[in-house]
Amino acid sequence: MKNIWLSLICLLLAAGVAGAEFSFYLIDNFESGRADRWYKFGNVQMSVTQNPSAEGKDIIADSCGEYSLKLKGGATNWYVGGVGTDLQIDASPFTRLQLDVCGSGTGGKLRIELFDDDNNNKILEQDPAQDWKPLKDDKWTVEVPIYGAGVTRYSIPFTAFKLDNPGCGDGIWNPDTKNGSGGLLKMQIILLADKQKGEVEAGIDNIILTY
Ligand SMILES: [Ca+2]
Ligand SMILES: [Ca+2]
Ligand SMILES: [Ca+2]
Repeated sequence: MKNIWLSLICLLLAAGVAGAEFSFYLIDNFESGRADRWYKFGNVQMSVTQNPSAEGKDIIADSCGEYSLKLKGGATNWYVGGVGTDLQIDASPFTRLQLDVCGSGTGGKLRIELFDDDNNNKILEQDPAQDWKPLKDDKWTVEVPIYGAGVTRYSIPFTAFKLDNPGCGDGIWNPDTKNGSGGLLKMQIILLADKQKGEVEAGIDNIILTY
């Protein structure tokens, strides 16, 4: 009898797991303690750092877990540099990008860039002579401010992203994997200063695609 109950419970558990739908796609929460899926460029320093323990009842700070990604560097002409990660996923079920930004006293902005594959070859063809502009695929950008100390949760609808390279891809946000497309090919986060020269610093965490 005991075995029958056990089997029944296992069956119910399996059905529950199979029936569960994922409501988000986790790009990274850095809880591995590593940033090895991220590349960096420009004058940015990138490190995975231990979060300060959340004081009081800050739910967002609490949800950042133990680690986040710290980005810092000095700007030349407002620009510091950035980090990026290859994704190659079907992002069409989702409607927004969410991320937590841990502020600093430096001010500045983050420019977030998304690239969708339009010539269906799973490759981002870029021109190094034109600031790495994608030649066949769409590049979409949005900017968010870096506030002072504390965590800000940004939930950015894809409709808020602006096309950065008109005439190169098809100009439509279509990050699906139909016809061999690589879908959402990659994401980059760029640090920008609010003055021509100066230090910029921010923490990043809980980067997800969601509804
Ligand atoms: Ca984290
Ligand atoms: Ca392509
Ligand atoms: Ca497109």
